[in-house]
Parts: sequence; structure tokens; C-alpha cells
Amino acid sequence: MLRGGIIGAGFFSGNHLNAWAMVEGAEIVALCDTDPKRLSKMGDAFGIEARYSDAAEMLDSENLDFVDIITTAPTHRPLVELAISKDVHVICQKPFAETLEDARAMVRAVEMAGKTLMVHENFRWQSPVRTVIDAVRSGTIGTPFFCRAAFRSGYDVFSGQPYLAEGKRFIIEDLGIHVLDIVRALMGDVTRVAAHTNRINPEINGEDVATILLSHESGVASVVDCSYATRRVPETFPETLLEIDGDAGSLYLKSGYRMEVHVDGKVETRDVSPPVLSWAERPWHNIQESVAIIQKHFVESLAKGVAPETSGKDNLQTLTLVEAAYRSAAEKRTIETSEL
Ligand code: NAD
Ligand code: 89Y
Repeated sequence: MLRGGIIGAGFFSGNHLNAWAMVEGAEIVALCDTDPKRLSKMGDAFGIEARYSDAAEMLDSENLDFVDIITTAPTHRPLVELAISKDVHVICQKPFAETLEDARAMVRAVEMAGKTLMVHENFRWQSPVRTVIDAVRSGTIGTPFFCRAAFRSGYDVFSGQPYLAEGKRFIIEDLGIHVLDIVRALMGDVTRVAAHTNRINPEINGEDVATILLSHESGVASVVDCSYATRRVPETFPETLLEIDGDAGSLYLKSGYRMEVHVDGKVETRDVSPPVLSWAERPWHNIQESVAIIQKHFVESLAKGVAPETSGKDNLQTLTLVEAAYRSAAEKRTIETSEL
């Protein structure tokens, strides 16, 4: 049984803790947060007695196999480097880093130490999205030539995550990062990025709308469009809607988790709704299920001795798209990913 320690007992950590309880082969034995109230609330809720306000102290005392870092991006590099120096494997929440330089340094440190680092990039593991990825990879619609991935919502994310309103960057770094990662999982790596951003909500500092055009190495074109300023019925938070054209058909993930496959002049419709796990709640259940799936993937990857699909190294490509999108919007030009 792998022994895990959690660093960060804030808004999202309850989902990790609930999910870990479902994952065979690992258990969370210790919890760390610099905020004593959050530490005791989460420790009490999940019956974790070993509690620390200092991550180094937890690592020195607990004989851990891995840490699961659920803090915001500014703390990721020091915490990942600390964990590596104590010879444990690491899971780190997204956004992996605030800069590519920090991300590259973490990947180098992990490679030199021979440890495993998985970024908790969970949207590509959402079961409806995964069904689409599997269908595309198995050739259901032939060779793809176009992909659109859209996340448009007016859901109030700021009440649970107030820091999202404060940063100079918002939707691309927080949410677009997931959608860009889904598109990479579907269509592969990217050579060029052109982006346009807007801020509609005057109460926040960053952009809340982004429209991004990607050219993939394969020649496929993708559009990633994200908004937290969209008032529509039904509200689709937190669904990523997909539209993919291939030379043998088209595939859609529509609102309400409805997948449509259009091949040979016929339409096959499937309900690919994620389950609402016992501890989950709508509309977050889609995200919550993916937390359990990605954690299981981490444990299985360690057991097999292979890199997780969303390893730190893999995530450098997703972060490159985030950086390229911001640079493109700021400089009003198309960015070659090789520039970064
Ligand atoms: P939060 O601010 O509510 O919680 C972070 C916690 O970490 C706080 O309690 C803080 O005191 C603690 N902390 C900070 N530095 C620490 C340190 N050095 N040692 C110990 N504890 C420390 O943040 P959150 O909303 O829970 O988000 C955490 C991360 O999860 C963010 O990066 C966010 O983007 C990500 N997130 C991911 C998803 C997803 O679906 N993948 C969803 C929501 C949030
Ligand atoms: O932080 C974000 C994430 O990763 O998923 C949704 C979210 O909580 C708000 O945009």
C-alpha cells in the first residue's frame, strides 16, 4: 500500500481526499496546510490524525511514498523540489507552474532524481471526454482534420475560488489549460497559436473570454473557445463540448453529455453522462469522477513503472500553449510554439 501525504487542504482538496478513499493501492496518511483552520477542518472530516503546518516536517516524519500537492501555482515549484529532495513521487495540481522556466526546472529535477511526477490534469480523464478520445483514436471518424473544444459558462467560480478574480491571468491559465490539454490528447502537439482575449466581468482582473486557433503538427486545425461570461440556458458548467470532423465522419459531445457519431449518413447517439459518485454533487460530478480516475492512473503507472499520461514532461506542451496564447493575445500575432 502506497503511503501518501496531502499538501493543501483548501477548496478542492475534499475531492482528492474522497477520491483517494476509492483508489486501491494507496492511502492518505498525513495532511499539511499552513492554515490551521483548514487543516483541522479537513483532518477532522477525513479522520486524518497526522497533521502538519510545514511540508518539510511532514516529509521528514511520515515515511511517505508520494505527496499530492493541492495548492495554487505560486507554491508548486518549491513544494515539488522539496518533495523530490525527500525522495518521494509527486502529484501536482494544475496549473503546474506560473512560468515555463519553473515547469522545466521541476521536470529536470524529477528526471535527475528518477522519481515520477504527474500533473493533476484531469479534464482529459473525464469519462465523457475519454469516450470521445478513445473513439477518435480508434478511427471511428477516419482521419480528423478539424476540432472545436468549447467551454462556455456563466457559473460563479469566484465564490469557491476567490483567487481566480485576483490574478492578472484568469481563464486561459485556470480553465483554458484543461481545454487545450483535451485538444492535445485528441489531435496531438501544436506548432502555431493565435489567440484573442476579452474581459467582460469588470469585477475581476484577468481575461474571462478566450478564443484560440491552433495548428497541429498533423495539419489539423483546432479552435479552443472558453468563456466565463456566457449567460445561457441550460448552463453547461463544467462541460467541455466537442466537435470533430474526420474524413469518414463527424463526432460531437453535446450539452447534457450526449455523444453523436455521424458516419455513413447515419447518426448514433449515446448518453455518456458521468456517474454521480456517492460523495459527489451536481454539477461538479463530472470533474469529481475524473479526480478518482486520474489518481487511479497514477497508482497504476507507478505499479507498471511507466510515466503517467499527464506527466510533468507531457504537461510542458500544454503549458507552452497557455504561454503562447497569452503572448499571441498581447502581441496580436501568431506565435510559433518553437519560440517558447
Ligand atoms: P485554495 O487556495 O482553496 O487551497 C490551497 C490550500 O493550500 C490553502 O488552504 C493554503 O493554506 C494551502 N497552502 C498554500 N501554500 C502551502 C504550503 N506551502 N504548505 C501547505 N499548505 C499550503 O486552492 P484550491 O481552490 O483548493 O485550488 C488548489 C489548486 O487546485 C489550484 O491550483 C487550482 O487551480 C486547482 N484546481 C483544480 C481543479 C481541477 O479540476 N483540476 C479544480 C479546482 C481547483
Ligand atoms: O479551477 C478550475 C478548474 O480546474 O476546473 C474548474 C475550476 O474549478 C474553475 O474554473
